[in-house]
Amino acid sequence: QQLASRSAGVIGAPFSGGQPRAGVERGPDLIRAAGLLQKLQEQGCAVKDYGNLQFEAVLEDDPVGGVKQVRSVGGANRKLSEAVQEVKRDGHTCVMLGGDHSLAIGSIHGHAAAVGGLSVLWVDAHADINTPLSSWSGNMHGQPMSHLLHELQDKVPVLPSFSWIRPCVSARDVVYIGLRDVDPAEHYLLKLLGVKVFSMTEVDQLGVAKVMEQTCDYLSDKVKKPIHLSYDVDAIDPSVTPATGTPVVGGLTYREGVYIAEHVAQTGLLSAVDLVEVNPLLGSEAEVGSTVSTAVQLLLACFGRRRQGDHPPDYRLPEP
Ligand code: EXY
Ligand code: MN
Ligand code: MN
Ligand code: MN
Repeated sequence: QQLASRSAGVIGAPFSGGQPRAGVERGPDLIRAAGLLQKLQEQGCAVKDYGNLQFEAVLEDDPVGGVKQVRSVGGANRKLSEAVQEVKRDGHTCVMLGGDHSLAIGSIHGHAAAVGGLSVLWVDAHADINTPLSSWSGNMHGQPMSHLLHELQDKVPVLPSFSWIRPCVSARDVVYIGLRDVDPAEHYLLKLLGVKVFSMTEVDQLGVAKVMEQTCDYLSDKVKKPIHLSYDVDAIDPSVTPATGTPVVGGLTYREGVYIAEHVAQTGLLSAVDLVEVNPLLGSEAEVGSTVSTAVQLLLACFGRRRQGDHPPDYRLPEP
């Protein structure tokens, strides 16, 4: 895959309404301040910055059957979906900087609206597939997949500000990597739908190289669909990415996390990527720094950065 043929369209989504901890809305600015856009350009990737979305505050947003901030989440995702559609129509690989993981609703919806059928690679400690009715926490960042999957629509009530959403992903087109904190209802749904899952147990058993080989074989079995990579920074072990709202011990190493992104880049099918759940208000300066720089490295790997190094085709060695 030619690096230079890639271009990134970057959207910041400073939104935290899918979960209760303040700070995750600062993710996009921190990831930008760590130099993501410049570093992408330095590695030969064209970049268009679409800026940060501005989300209107919803004043009356009472819980709906225990689910919190439903209208805020619905409205923010509607706006995000439209922004992602613009980025895709402009011909870029879309980069959505979160914000919490409820934003995958709008990101994946917009991506599918623009390009049609997708494969979804969900890298996360969590399955984020609770329905509004099965969720024990009421947090929408634990639910995005249930709103997107065709197969679950008879299990998901229509929520206020959610009527615009059309399910757009089939369970057979989804692969999970990194799971280690799955609710009973989520486990039931994953089994019911026969979703392909590489939990941390399979990562331990097979190693990350086999996991990625099997992931790509599985996803490109029939037709090669554009890939939507939804990367939750809590997939990585909290020793590396502690500044996140729902850390879970026993995660992917930095190297495994980067390998996943490198491998996806090499398929040439990466069409959109979410990087979510970086919360700079959780943890020390060093912990935030480690989390943010890991997020940046994951995204650089998505756009072809190789650890072996690289050089432009026209590189000339200085002559004495
Ligand atoms: N399964 C739990 C819930 O539904 O509340 C935890 C979800 C955490 C979601 C994080 C972002 O990936
Ligand atoms: Mn445009
Ligand atoms: Mn998540
Ligand atoms: Mn997670």
